[in-house]
Amino acid sequence: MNISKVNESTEESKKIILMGLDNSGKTSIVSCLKGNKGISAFNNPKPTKGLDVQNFKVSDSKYAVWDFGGQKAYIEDYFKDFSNYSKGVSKIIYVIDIQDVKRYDLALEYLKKLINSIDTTNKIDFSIFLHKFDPDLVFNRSLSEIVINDFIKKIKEIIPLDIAYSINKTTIYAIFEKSKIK
Ligand SMILES: Nc1nc2c(ncn2[C@@H]2O[C@H](COP(=O)(O)OP(=O)(O)OP(=O)(O)O)[C@@H](O)[C@H]2O)c(=O)[nH]1
Ligand SMILES: [Mg+2]
Repeated sequence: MNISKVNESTEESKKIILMGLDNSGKTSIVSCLKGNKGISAFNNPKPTKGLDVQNFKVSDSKYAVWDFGGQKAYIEDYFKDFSNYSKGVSKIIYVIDIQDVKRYDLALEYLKKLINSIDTTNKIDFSIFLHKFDPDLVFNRSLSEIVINDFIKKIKEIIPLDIAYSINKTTIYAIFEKSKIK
């Protein structure tokens, strides 16, 4: 994809970057933001192949959401030229599947790469979504409050003090809800 062309055409839009491992729920979140909640909740979206840019309008505001497919094959490429990808960005959201405990370490690795690539000279709004925090989420031995709190501690250790950020619990199985835990 020709990135500069996309940047040009979305100049007046608020640019939002969504990153995170494959299957973490990024494309489903985009569908919810676009207002397609019913469809996204009951239709399994296909894995996103590389970068997918969605331009849409909500009320009077225009958005350009850059959804970075999280499959391993694509991730390295994003960081080869991240300054170009992140040009003009207003918000970066890093999405983690809170139910995928086995891949917490992998999610932290990807987060580290992202943090190292963010240009902190420009103020950006950075959020971490602990996603799939469904209303009926059942805790068990592998997914407990202790496990999650320990994971949140590790996330905080990765993010340098000069980056302002928030960590939120999110789910598509509720009217879109974002509750701050920090
Ligand atoms: N339980 C639960 N499942 C969700 C939620 N959001 C998305 N999913 C499911 O998670 C799976 C992956 O969702 P996608 O939106 O395709 O994930 P993605 O991050 O875009 O994946 P890639 O495109 O491969 O990077 C789908 O089966 C969704 O239905 C959620 O809040 N709770
Ligand atoms: Mg996707």
